[in-house]
Amino acid sequence: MAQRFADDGFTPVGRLISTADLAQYRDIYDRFLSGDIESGEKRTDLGSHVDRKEGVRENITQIIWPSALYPPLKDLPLHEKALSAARELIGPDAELDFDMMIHKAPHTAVPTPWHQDAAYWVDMPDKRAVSIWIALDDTDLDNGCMWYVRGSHLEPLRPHHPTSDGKNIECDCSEDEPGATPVPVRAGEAVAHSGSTLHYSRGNTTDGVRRAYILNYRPAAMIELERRMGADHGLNENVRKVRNSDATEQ
Ligand SMILES: O=C(O)CCC(=O)C(=O)O
Repeated sequence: MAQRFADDGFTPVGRLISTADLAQYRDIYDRFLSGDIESGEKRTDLGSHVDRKEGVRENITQIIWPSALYPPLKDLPLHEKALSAARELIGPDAELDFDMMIHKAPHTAVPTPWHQDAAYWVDMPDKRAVSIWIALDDTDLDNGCMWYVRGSHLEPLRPHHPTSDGKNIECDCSEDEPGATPVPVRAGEAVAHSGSTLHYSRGNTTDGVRRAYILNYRPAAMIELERRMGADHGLNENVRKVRNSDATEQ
């Protein structure tokens, strides 16, 4: 798994939530979506660059820092398993940097823009970072499984620009890009990508929900450095723009 991650920039991780535990994770997730667990300004629309259809609250619901909003999440079995996968992939000094939920409601049909996560982040001297993307529903092409560009993490970051509404960022890429690969995973399974791997997902055109929970890891010393620089992935600050100088447009 570690070799594949190093070579390709992404790798399937296998099952991280047992079938028996899925119901509990889905229940917590749905309490966030219904507002029973409040998320306030930590809830945004990652697809807000597309006009919302009547009755649609968000095209793509993004809730950052669910574990800070609802700390019991951290004590459920997933976190320990994901941490050991992260350490296998980027090294024993990996710690949880931040987490988020990204949900695509039925028939919202809005793709997640192509991007590299590192473009959102302040530049780090040690660039090791891994996102573990855990599916709470079976995913496929039609409901928005993840796509990655194999080997893109080995090249310089692409220039990114704000999405048309200025709320998020994106870069030029498409499914025709050499190496672009869809990675469908089953509910409870995960796929990992590095901070500089190009990725996106299609919109959800099915009758079902597509719930993903994402845990992001980097070396403990880099998390400390980020925090000293005032960067906490939206815990207290709220910045969704290009921050990495390597990803700015010339
Ligand atoms: O779930 C998605 O559609 C996008 C996920 C993503 O961009 C990420 O995990 O960095």
